[in-house]
Amino acid sequence: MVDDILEVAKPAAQRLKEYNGSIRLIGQYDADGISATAIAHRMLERLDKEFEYEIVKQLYEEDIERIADEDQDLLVFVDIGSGQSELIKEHILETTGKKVIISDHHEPALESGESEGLENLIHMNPHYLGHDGGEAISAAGMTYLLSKAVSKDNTDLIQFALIGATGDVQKQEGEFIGLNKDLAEEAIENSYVEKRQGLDLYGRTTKSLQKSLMYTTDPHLEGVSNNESGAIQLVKSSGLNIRDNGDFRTLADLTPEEEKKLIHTMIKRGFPVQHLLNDIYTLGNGYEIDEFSTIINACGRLGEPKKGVKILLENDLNLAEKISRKYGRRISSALGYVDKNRGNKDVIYEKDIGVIDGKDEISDDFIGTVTTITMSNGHFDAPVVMGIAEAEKDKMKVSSRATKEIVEKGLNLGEIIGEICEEVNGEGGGHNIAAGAKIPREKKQAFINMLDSKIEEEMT
Ligand SMILES: [Mn+2]
Repeated sequence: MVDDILEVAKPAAQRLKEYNGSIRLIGQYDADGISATAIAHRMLERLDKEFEYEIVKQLYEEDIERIADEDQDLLVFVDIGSGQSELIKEHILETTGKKVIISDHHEPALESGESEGLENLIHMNPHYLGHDGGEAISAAGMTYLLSKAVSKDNTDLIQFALIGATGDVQKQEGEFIGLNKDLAEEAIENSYVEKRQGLDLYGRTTKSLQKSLMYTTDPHLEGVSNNESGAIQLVKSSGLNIRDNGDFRTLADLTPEEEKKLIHTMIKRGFPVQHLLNDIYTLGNGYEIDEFSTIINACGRLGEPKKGVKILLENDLNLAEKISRKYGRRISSALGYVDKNRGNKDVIYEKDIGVIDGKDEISDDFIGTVTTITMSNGHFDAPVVMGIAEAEKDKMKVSSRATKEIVEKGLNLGEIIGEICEEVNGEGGGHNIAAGAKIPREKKQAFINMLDSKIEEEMT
């Protein structure tokens, strides 16, 4: 139940309402952080507060020192701050008279008891209440509940809470769980989102039907995957029109009956359709939630996170499409680098794992996507692929993916990456099938070697 979060949101709501000075809002740059920022932004607007906001990729000690020197006396951190709460305590709470509200879901650095001793801090975090911040609720969800504690007028912001949770990959097999499930039910009940079963294909609302089908490679659809004319054939043989008024139709354009026809044809062809059926959440603006969340996330990756806030607050769909195209071009050019260097053993090589060295050509914001796509399009034979790219502050960003087959045999990539990080003085971890890390630049080769030999061990 979300009631315990609403309860701890009350003092934060009270503080916001009573405070008359200017406020600084600080959010994190991914889809969840941008969504949480948009919620807080609208909430403060509606309270008629004076505020400024910024969106950061990371919150380093020097950022906290800088924020401590800013004019505002009330700081609101969303989707960031829990992990840095020790530093916030040291540089802000113990040394300035500023008040701080943190609305986050990351593992808190401060034990709850330590937070209690700091009267200027209100720290909202699901971990303190026994909820798993990894999958039960996102920062957008936490901030939504804060906005709801401020005023019932803010209940329209619930869509953003679900966009944030989706961006943080909190849905499990297409379904919201934990506190997110309560939020999803509330959103459906109040008609802010619609939910139905359907084909969960990439590009449901933005790509032509044949493209959505041909891009489906997991599971492999014989004669359709990577085969546009085969995909068109499948649509036609289902008795569906490929165009409507001259424009290609998307999966979202089909009526439920038409979608059933398509599913039926796919079943007749022997395709494992059950793996493609999922709950589809459609937002009020017509976008499928995963797709929209990807666009909001893309704003951060492209270094334009405030555009994500604008898209959400103004429902600026033109801007959303513009960002989507720009992001697509950036991904294509990063994939072009992989293609161009096929055969350049200095950049792309394969031992027990496949390695993509992004050098200074793939940014750390794109290496994860490139690794995922390279893994799924069969570029490597290896059971694990890792990409590595330069990040800020003499760090390297590592992104790694494992095949389903090796995970089913018991491999846990997140654990392995976590172990290696301890040895190379890095930070990282993740899930059994996907994990990431930040490591010191000089440990690059050591990291690759260690991952390679650990995977070799697993394979034998
Ligand atoms: Mn988050």
